[in-house]
Amino acid sequence: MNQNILNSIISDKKEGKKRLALLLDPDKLALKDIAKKVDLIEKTKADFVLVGGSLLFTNVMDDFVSELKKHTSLPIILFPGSALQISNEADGILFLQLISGRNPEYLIGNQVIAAPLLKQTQLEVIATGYILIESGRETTASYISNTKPIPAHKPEIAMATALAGQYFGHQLVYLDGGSGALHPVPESLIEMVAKNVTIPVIVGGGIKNRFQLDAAYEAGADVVVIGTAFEDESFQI
Ligand code: 1GP
Repeated sequence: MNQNILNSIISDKKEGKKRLALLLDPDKLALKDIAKKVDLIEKTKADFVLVGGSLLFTNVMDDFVSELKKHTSLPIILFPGSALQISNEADGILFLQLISGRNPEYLIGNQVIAAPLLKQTQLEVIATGYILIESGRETTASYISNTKPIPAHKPEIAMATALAGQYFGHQLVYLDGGSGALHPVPESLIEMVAKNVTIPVIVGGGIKNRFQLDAAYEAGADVVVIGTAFEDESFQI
């Protein structure tokens, strides 16, 4: 299995280069509008496109990703809410383990269902410790996963969780306030995690403007993910 995506994130981290990923939800973007959206993606100077969602109502993953591929050469990475969101058309997948929660289905159950399906694909599988952080209101991710996010004012719990993930062999850690979060992940929390793990740190959820993006980078995020604010076109670089 190639490790191109992960290796590029790791080498950029070493050089202190920050990366931007835009998250597209196939429920919210019609196939016919993808080409137009890709223009914006290129203008935003994104490095990756993530595709997925905690709960999808449409079953168009293959068509969605192949349409994207027609218009962009950026790496397409799946960010799946379940094993139903696997598509061999993409380049890689964040193989998520929801380590902030205590729900066995999201710690190992869904992963067992997904593993043999992933073996039949060419996808770069990236082991990711996925950590939900409380962000001002309940998010779809915490409701659907039936897990409690880590309190935003408890950076030490997030740090211990991320470190446990790293010792388990996770290749990335993703701190997520959840889609449409009221407040982004606090800088103090990002900083404590980033200072204590050696793996790259992804941060997302509720980032609405350049100021919040830069604050996340400054605090130690290696990759920042923007979904909602890019989708509604309120975010401009
Ligand atoms: C959600 O981190 C992503 O899992 C992006 O969140 O939609 O709030 O940007 P937003």
